[in-house]
Amino acid sequence: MYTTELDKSPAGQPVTIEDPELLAKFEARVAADDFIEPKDWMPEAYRRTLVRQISQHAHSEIVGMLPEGNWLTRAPSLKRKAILLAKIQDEGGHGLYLYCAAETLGTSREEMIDALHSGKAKYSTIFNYPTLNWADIGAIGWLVDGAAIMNQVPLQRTSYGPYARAMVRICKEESFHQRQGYDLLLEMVNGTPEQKAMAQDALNRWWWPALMMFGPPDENSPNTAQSLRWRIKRETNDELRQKFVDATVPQADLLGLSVPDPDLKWNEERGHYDFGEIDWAEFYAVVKGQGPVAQERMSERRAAWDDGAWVRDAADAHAAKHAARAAA
Ligand code: FAQ
Repeated sequence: MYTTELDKSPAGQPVTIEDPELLAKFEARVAADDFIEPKDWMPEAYRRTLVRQISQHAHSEIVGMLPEGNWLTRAPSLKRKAILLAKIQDEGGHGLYLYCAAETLGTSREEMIDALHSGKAKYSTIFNYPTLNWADIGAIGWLVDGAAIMNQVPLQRTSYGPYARAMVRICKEESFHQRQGYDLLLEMVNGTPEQKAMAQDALNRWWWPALMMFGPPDENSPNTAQSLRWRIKRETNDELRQKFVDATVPQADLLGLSVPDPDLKWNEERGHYDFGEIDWAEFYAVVKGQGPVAQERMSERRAAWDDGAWVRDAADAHAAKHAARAAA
C-alpha cells in the first residue's frame, strides 16, 4: 500500500497529534456525522488511512481502464464501441476526482503516480485478471462495476468531505456502467448458443475475483475496525460482500446463467444466500502482485504515462503562456 510519509497538514501547519482536546473535538464531529474538511484538524493516522484508501481507489480506476481499453477496437458494433468508450472515459474521470481528493490531504499527484508506477501502491486485485472474450466486457460492467457500487454507495457518507462528494458523481456513473454490462450480457444470452456459452464462461471466470474485491474477511481485515470508528468505512467487507451476492444471484438467474459455486444456497433463516469459501491464498497472491496479468498491466500503465508526456508538457507550456500574457 501507498505509504509515503506525510509531514505537514494541508494548510502547512504542524500537526498536534497528541492534543487530547483537538482529538475529542474531532471524534465528536465524526460521531455527529459532520464532514471533516481539508483545513480541519485531523489525527495523523486518519489522514494516512484516507491517503492510502483514496489513492488505492484512484489507481484502481486508472488501471481499470486497461482491461476494457483492450476491446475498443474489437467492439462488435458502433453502438457498443461508443458505450465502451464513454465508460472508459468515465473511469479516467473517477481517477482524477479521487487524486484531487487525496491531494487535499497534503500528498501530491506525483508522489501517488510514482508509488503506483514503482509498484509500492496497491490497486484492486480485480484488474490483474485478463479479458479474454467480448462477454468479459459485459461481466466487468455487471460484476466489477456492480461490486464497486455496492462498496461505494456507503462511501458517499464517508466522514471526509472531499471523498464523500467525489463519490456522489462516481456512483451515478458506475450505475450506468453496471447496467450497460448487464444489457450487453442480456443480448448475448439471447443470441446464439455460442454467445450464451461465452457469457457463462465470463461469469465463471469473474465471479470469484469480484467477491475478492471487497477485501479480506472481517476477522483478517486489519483496517476495518478503526475505519468504521472514524466513519471512513460505513460497512464491513463481509457485510458488503453478502449484499453483493444477495443482489447479484437473482440477476444471474434472470440471465439464465449459473453462478459457479456449488455451495450457493438461499438460507431462509438468515434471509441471505450462503456461499462457498473464497480462495484467500489466490487473493493474497494477487495483492502481492502475482495476478495473472499484473506485469502486463503495470507495463501498459507506465507506457501510457510515458506516451502522454507530450500532452502534459503542452498543457504546462499553454498555462505558462497564459500566465505570462496575464502578467503583461
Ligand atoms: N485489492 O484491512 P483491509 C472500480 C488490501 S474501483 C487490492 O480490509 P481496507 C471501478 C488493503 O488495501 C475498485 N488490495 O483494508 C472500476 C489493505 O492493504 P494495506 C476499487 C486489497 O482499506 C470498475 C489490506 O488488503 N475500489 O472497480 C483489496 O479497510 C470497472 C487489508 O485489507 C476501492 O478502492 C483488493 N480487492 O478495505 C474501474 C473502494 N482488498 O493497506 C474500471 C475504496 C483489500 O493493509 C472498471 N476502498 N486490499 O497494505 C475500500 O473500500 C477499501 O480500501 C477496501 C479494503 C474495501 C478495498
